[in-house]
Amino acid sequence: MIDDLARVEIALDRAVETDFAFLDRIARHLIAAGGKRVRPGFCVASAATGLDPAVAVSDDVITGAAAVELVHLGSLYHDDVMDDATVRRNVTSVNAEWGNHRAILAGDYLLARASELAASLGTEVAALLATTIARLCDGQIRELQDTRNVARTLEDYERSIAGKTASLLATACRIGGISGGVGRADIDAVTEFGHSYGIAFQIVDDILDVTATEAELGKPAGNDLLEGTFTLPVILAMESADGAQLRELLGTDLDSDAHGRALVLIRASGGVEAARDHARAWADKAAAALTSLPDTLGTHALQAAAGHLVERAALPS
Ligand code: GRG
Repeated sequence: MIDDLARVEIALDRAVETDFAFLDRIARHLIAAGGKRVRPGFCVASAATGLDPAVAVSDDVITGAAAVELVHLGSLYHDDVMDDATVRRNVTSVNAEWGNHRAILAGDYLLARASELAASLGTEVAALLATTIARLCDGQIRELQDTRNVARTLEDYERSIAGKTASLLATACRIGGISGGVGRADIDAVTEFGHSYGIAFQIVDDILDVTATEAELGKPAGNDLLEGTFTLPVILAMESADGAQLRELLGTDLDSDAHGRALVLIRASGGVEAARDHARAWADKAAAALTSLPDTLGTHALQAAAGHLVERAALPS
C-alpha cells in the first residue's frame, strides 16, 4: 500500500496541472506541504480489504483517492479564508500568501478537478462526491450558525461534525470500496467505519485545540474558542457542575485574559476527559464496523488506524 500512496501523489500532481503558472503554483501549495493523506489512505485500504496482499489496487482506486484528497484540500483553502488562518500544514496558508479572493478561487479549482476525476469513475462515484461536498457545507454552516451559542448541545455538535468531517472520511472509504470492486455489504461496512472514525477524529482534533501547543498542531492553538466555536470539550465543560461561570464568560467577547481564564476552567472541568470518552466510544464503533471484513492487509490497516486514534485520544492533557 506504500506504493499505492506514491501513485496517489502522481495522480494529484497530474490532476491540478495547468499551463497557467500562477494557478498551477497556488493549486499545488498545500499538496506540496504534505499532510497526513488520511483520506487517500482510507480509500486505498478500503479497496484492499478485498485484495490479496500481492495485488496492487486498480488505477480507478488511485483516481478516487486523489479526488477525495482534492475535495479535502479545497475545503481547507475555504476553511482558512473563513478562519483568517495564517498557517496550515506548517506553511503559510494560501489566503495569507495570496489573499482571500485567490484562495477561494483556487479552492474552487481543486473541487472542479476533483469532480472531473470522480466523473471518470462513473455516475455513482460522481454523485457521491457531489453529495459529500454538500454535506461538508451543511456541517460547516451548522457550526457557523452556532457561533458563540452557549446553549450548543452534543447533538448540535455531532450533526455538524458528521457533515464537515465524517462525511468525507466515510466517502473516501466508500469510493475505495466501489472502485475497488468490493462486495456491497463490505462497502457499507467500510463506509460505517469511515463515518465513526471521522466523528472520533474530529473530537480528537477539537480536544487537541484545547490541550496542545502550536508546535504540536502546526497551526495556532486555542483558536476554536477565540472564533466562538464551542466544540465538545467546551460543551461538556459548560454542562458540568461548575459550568455556569464558564457559560457566563463565553457569553461575552473574549479578550486574551478572558480566553486564558476560559481555558483554565475548561481544563479543570473534566470536559476534556469526558470528550475523550466520546472519542474512544466512536473509535471503538469504527473498529467494530470492520469485524465482518475479510482478514486482509487493507482491513488490518483500517483496524490500526482506529487503534491509533484511541491512543491519541488517551494522551494526558
Ligand atoms: C468547498 C468542499 C468545500 C467545503 C466548504 C469550508 C467548508 C465548507 C468545510 C470545512 C471542512 C473542514 C475543514 C473540516 C475540518 C476537517 C479536518 C479535521 C481537517 C484536518 O484534517 P487532517 O488532520 O489534515 O487530515 P491534513 O493536513 O493532515 O490532511
